[in-house]
Amino acid sequence: MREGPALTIRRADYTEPAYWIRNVELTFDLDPAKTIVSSRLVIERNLSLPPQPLKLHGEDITLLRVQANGESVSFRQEPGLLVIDNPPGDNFTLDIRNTCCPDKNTQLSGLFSSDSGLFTQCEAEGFRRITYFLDRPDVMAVYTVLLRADKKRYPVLLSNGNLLEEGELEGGRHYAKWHDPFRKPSYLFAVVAADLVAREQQIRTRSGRDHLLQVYVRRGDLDKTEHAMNSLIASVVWDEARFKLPLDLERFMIVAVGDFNMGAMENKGLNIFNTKFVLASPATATDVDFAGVESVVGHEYFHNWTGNRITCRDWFQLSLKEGLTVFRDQEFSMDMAGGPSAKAVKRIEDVRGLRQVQFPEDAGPMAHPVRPDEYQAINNFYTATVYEKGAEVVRMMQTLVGREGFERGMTLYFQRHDGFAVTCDDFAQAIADANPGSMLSVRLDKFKNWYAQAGTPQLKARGHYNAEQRSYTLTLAQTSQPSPGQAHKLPYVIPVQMGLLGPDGQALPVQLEGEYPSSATERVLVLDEPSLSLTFVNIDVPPVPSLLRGFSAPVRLDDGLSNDELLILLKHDSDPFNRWEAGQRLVLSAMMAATRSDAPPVLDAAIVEALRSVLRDETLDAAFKELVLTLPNERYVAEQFEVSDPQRIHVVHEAMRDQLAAELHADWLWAWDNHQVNEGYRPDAQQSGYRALANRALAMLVRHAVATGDEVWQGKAYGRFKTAGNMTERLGALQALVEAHAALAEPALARFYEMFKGEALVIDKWFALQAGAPEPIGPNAGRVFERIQALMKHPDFSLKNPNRARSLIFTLMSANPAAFHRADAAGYALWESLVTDIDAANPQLASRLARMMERWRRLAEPWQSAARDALARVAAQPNLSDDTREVVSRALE
Ligand code: 0A1
Ligand code: ZN
Repeated sequence: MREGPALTIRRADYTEPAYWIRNVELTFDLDPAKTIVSSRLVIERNLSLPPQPLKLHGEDITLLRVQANGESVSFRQEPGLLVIDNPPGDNFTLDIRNTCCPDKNTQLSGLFSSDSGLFTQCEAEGFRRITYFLDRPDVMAVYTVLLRADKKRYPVLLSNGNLLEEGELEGGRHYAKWHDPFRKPSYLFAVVAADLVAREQQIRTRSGRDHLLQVYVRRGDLDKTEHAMNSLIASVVWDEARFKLPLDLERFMIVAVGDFNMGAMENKGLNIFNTKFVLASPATATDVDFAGVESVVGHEYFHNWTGNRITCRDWFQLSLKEGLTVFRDQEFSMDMAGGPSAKAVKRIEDVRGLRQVQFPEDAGPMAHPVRPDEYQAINNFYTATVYEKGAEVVRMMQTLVGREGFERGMTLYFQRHDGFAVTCDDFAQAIADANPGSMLSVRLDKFKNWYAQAGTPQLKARGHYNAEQRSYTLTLAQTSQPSPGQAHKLPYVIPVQMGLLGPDGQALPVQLEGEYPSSATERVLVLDEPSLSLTFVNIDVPPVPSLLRGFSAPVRLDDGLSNDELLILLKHDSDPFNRWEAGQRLVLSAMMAATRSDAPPVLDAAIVEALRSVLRDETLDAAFKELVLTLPNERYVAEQFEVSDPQRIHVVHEAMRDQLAAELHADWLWAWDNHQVNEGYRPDAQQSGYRALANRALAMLVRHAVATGDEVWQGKAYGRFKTAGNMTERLGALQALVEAHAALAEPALARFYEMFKGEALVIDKWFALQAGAPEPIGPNAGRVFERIQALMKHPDFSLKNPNRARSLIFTLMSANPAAFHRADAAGYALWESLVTDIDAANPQLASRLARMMERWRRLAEPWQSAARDALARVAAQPNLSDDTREVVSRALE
């Protein structure tokens, strides 16, 4: 940990490095207690800058020796740095020897131990925890790596690139030598020394080149790697077909590790993954897990071009690779899902995620632009804004230039920048330059406000129908709220995909005044000023506008539509996203109204009927129905209020679920009966849609059964739980019992534990399920929280393993507001002690946990004061990491 107050790093302060490192030779004598690292660096002074000392980064490592050009050289150590004041000339080699301790590395950044071996994580600044280096992404070098380790304990020795040589050494040790021909920044370096086995596949790509694909896992896990391998092959094929980007490596490796802070890491040719995103078998993983594996395998693979071949000049440009790569993985998953309806389901899921996580972030104390201007701890900026909003910014570019135009832009981007470390400006410029005359190129400066400004803009839309003129005038206006450090906002370029519906749901023409008539019923309007009025002609009936189709821009839309108009959209919109959205808005406004009043919460009959027709509609896909019939979650509802009462929201949410369980009882029976999958398991869109809807139906049937004292459906759910042929159905049945607090939940939970006690990822689900269970309303309120406290003492629980910590603690604090926000503040006391404990071992994990409280100002009393006090107590601790300190101090500002 660094000493003294945290430094603020500013984008405006960027300067080129004073030295370049062109070539790196590393030798590792691997040992979990003490690894010796010998490094030979070929260094060149950057002649465009005045001569200055060479300052190499280093953190938590011990220096043994430094030599320049084979001779001793004078050096000094500053906190976090090794300084050589007088290097011998403009070109020289530096030999460094140092040690590091993988066993003591609880942060999981740098070289760390996990049960199957030794692994590295270098993004963003982990390489300096391995050896001294210019640990910044614009310093790119060619690496050769020699690994030496005990052969029995670490039979597999991997690094980036190609294996040059391997062999035996004395004393039971062996070695492997790797060479990566591609220049890369240090954050893409990786080493694995472990006891693993691999699933292998040879492939020949379109260009006729042969490649070896490997997925490395622990011995017992090989049967869970087929889906990851298939996803990898599909990713290779997709990137070649869609963007003409081929696999450039002879060998592409994926390695799974059980202790990992994030999802996965795109190290060149040697991706390291959290086991959660590699291992999947029908018996142990749900459909959602299968989809997660596909999307993360795709994401890391796509980074090979967007991130590795072209990387970031500095960490403020993180979205250059992350926003673009999330966009690419989302497009990939959509294409894999199949037809338009399955694509829409994926889009709805992505937007739901964006609005549940990124919108609150953008309205809170950690709000920052997609390209931030400053940070204290870079690890805090791996955010939904940089990733998911960044992806929306890329998607808007595609909307503005068209799909082909975007592909042309990508081609130009690679022509210009392949092999270099560049900026978000360079990317936007390439897409614009490949599309001269497009709205993106004409309005590029204004478009780039999406990169520069934090906060979610508000889009207000109002329409006026003129029966005499048969015209409809639509006025669009944008406004933006101040965010930390940005009091005044400039307008954005907002693409608004839209159509108009008649009262019977028919699609109306979208011909603007002065245009030739056309048969088009959908178009993209572009709002690039504070406001804009447009008049549509040849409109025979007062239309209902369907705006922001497919969520064409990451804004909050206020279109002033009445419930009747929303019901028309829910029934008839040709855009599935807006159909879903209309349903959600109807329910959300009912939930908000009920939250504000003391009256018993009920959904209007018209809404329930509309939901029933969606459920029964034979033309709609099961997955889509499931999304429409899922109420907005409690956290999302809370975010819509200036100040919210989490307990009242919970009461409303539960009451409305009860109401749907009761009033749609016959429909849930029908849905259950008609959505059984009676063929072999496939995690595809169709089957998983069926299972999702059947699980939702079962949950509603069990809920109703518990409410009415009927034992049949509880028994049926238990039966399904016992005999299910796959994890999606088994977990669905278990969840139905647990969430309804059915008596059979206890034996089912015990049985589930016994069945899966050796399977870490399944036991994570067991913890998460209990942590996410809704608190009972009434005398038993608080039971769920008490249970979570008891589970923290379970022998399988540990704060050291990030997946396990997330399963219990993060689920409580992020997904179970009513259990967490207790009037007695016990939830906050738990948060305080956990943030403190975890921070001492793993600051990245702790600061993510710390963020669970950043929306405290939005809480009503007594929660607000109690939350502030807990934050203040954490902020007062002297030894906090930079990561956690930045979060709590910004929250309190
Ligand atoms: N680049 C990875 C995410 C990642 C970031 C940081 C990590 O450790 C601090 C690990 C992974 C991705 O986008 O997948
Ligand atoms: Zn990424």
